Amino acid sequence: MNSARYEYGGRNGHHHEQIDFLSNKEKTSKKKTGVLVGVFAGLLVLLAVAAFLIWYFVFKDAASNATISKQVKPATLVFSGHMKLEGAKYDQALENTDGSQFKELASKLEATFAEKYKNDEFLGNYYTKSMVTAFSEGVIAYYWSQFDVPVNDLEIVPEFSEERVLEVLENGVEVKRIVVRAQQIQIGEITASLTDPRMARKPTATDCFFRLEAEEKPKRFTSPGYPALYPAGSRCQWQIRASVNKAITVKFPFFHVEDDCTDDFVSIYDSLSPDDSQAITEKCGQRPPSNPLEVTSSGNIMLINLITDSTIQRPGFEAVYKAIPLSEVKSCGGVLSNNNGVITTPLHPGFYPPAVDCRWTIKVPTGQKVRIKFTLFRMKEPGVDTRVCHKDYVEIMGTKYCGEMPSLALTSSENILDVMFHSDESFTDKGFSAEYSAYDPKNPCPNQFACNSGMCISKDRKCDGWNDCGDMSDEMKCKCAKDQFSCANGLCKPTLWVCDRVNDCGDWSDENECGCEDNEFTCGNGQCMPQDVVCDSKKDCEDGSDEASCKVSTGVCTDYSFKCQNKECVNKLNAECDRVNDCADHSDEALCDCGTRPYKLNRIVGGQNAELGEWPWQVSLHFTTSGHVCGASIISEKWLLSAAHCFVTSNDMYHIAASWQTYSGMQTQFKYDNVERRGVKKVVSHPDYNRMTFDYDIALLELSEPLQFSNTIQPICLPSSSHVFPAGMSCWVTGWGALREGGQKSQMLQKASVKIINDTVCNEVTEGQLTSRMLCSGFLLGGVDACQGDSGGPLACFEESGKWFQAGIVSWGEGCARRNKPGVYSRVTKLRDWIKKETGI
Ligand code: 4AZ
Repeated sequence: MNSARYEYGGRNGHHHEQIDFLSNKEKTSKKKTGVLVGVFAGLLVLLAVAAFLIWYFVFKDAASNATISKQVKPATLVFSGHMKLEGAKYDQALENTDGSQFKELASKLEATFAEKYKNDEFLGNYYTKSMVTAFSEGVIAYYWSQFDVPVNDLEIVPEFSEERVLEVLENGVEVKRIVVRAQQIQIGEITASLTDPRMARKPTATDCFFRLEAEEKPKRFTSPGYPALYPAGSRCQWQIRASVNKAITVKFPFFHVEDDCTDDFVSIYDSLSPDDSQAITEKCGQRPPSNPLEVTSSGNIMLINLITDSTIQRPGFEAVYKAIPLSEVKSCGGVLSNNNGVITTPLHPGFYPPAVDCRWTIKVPTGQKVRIKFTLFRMKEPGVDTRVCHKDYVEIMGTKYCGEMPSLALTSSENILDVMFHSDESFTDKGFSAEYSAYDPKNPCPNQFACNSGMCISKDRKCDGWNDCGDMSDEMKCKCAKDQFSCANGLCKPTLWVCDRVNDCGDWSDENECGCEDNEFTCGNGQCMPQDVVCDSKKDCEDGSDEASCKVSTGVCTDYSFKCQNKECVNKLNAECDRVNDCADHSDEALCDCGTRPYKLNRIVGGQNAELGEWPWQVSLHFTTSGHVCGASIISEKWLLSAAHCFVTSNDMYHIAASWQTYSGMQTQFKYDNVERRGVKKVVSHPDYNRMTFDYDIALLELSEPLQFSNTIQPICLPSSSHVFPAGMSCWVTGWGALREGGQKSQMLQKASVKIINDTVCNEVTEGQLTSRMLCSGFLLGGVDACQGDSGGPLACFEESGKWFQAGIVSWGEGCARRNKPGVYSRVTKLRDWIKKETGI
């Protein structure tokens, strides 16, 4: 963080140099014009008038449009939360925001906030205002604080953190007790969360701002305009209260908000502030009547927001709210002694409430065991690592489960099984529904197949190539079907996977004995072909390798020949930059200052964190104030290669070069030592990029200033269009993307070794979605893959020549690291000519 500020100082310094330079120039020109002024004055006036007229009628509109589209906006940051007021007595009059009691206490608190922020050397520079928006029993005050960061300071935005705001509010200047109406009040526990500024409303707001009282009798409210379309640009808020010892449930029998949550959404809080640490959920899209949204608070308050900014408008929602006894919300768990039954999270099928703990103890007769199968399991929360489950979870036999689990089934080790459920203060979900039953360990699955784990599955799911038991026990000792290959370890795998250079069996038996007969040619992807197909100027192997390794035969040019600058063709596998002059004009070895890493690396085996300088072509692309969004690779001092889908979105800001900052030489986000930051002068997305199919997912970024190459900043080699990356080749994908599907982005650059997958297999597993501009890389067994946030980054392959070549650009995939769903990359060789056309590289 410190270095970010130094960098900012450095930029200012540069700015001063420029001003000095301009004023010197001005002085010299003044001397000259002093002599010639009489002669040229008339001419100059004429020229100026003519230039003004031309500018006014021809360029003015174009110029002002250009400045508008390039404008970078100042940032507004809002933090919201609540605070406990120790020593204050609750009075219902505080709920009336027009009343003098509300106004008096609110303005005292707002003044205290202002004093604390203004005395802080960092926050004080940007502080604009604070508002107390409501009070509730406790006494809890709800507030938000606004900070405005001018365009020149935008890079400090990531330094604004909730911790920083809280530190100032908790420890800032010692504010004496506040005295209001003879009450001595002190601020106790405080929360602060970064909040979408669109949700910060004044307590006196009247437009689309509602205060509702929930009672046992259900009442209804709707979004503005419902059932007709809601207006664009709505900022609506519903504050719902109930009496003490009550909770509030809101059910949405109809819900249809625009699909893209960044523009239009409904967010619901277990608070009267739009405080993320107490968010119940945020939703957009359309919900079928069979799956209505139904949420419950943990106490007697709730806040609902509707934000609509998209040009697409929808009918919105209808909501039914009521008060229910708190005991109904908090009561769950117990001792269960039936031989079978169903347990669910509280208020199922609605969302479980925040802040509850339940414990079920399932007891079956001695000698029997308990089997539990979850038919629904959804505890998804933003920013949760599902290996740790530090927020909401189910705990069984010492293991915590969270996230979304399509098939969780467990068996007990004795006749008692404890199931614990915990939900914390923020984000709730549909929870779980689970069937449990007692079983006899001696005959666990009458008429079914018994997995080693004790679970039962239908007999016809045994030996179908899928791990239905979860422990592979249903796939062992199988007699394989006709279209299946029988692995040495007893597994059956589709024959299609044999000799694809991927270890599908797990013991390599599907990849052994893939050599060809003596009179056959082995293609790069393992296929066998008759010898006479080699160098017959026809592509016979799927990967073209039969035409790639021929002797230089001038005049024979195929798609798989390297084309020299002088139009000569070289029929040699991957002839470029291999340190051998194959072209008479040596053009195959020109422009080969790429693909090397200057640093000697101590490779940590098994580690996934990248080392400093290990991937010197990797770039982090930051979008306005959102931080890292996509990856890119350096291909020259001035050009980066990335994915079109990072720029071509429904939000126009992503198309605009000025919205982006590029960071080269970076290893850890927000650490700027030896990092080169560059703006973007031009974004060139492929004109044929298809947002539906992700075909032609490639973009070029021209930098505002050239990069200075260093030990940690280097370009990667671009393969010629004839370069072959054969199936089975190990390459590396790198990025700061999510560490797992739905997870958080990584702070440290990550690397993963992945294998190029045969195109036929890839097309099969992607259900025919592969085009010739795509390639697959990863593992069909899953487990290693690129993920969200890695997009645009390189798939780098090391060639025997000692150089790294970029085979792919991270593009898409169904989820991340799923079985049979490898990562899909843009195929650089197929897009090579377009890169050349746009950049000259
Ligand atoms: C993404 O959303 C994304 N597993 C990138 C790569 C993959 C999946 C998603 C490949 O940017």
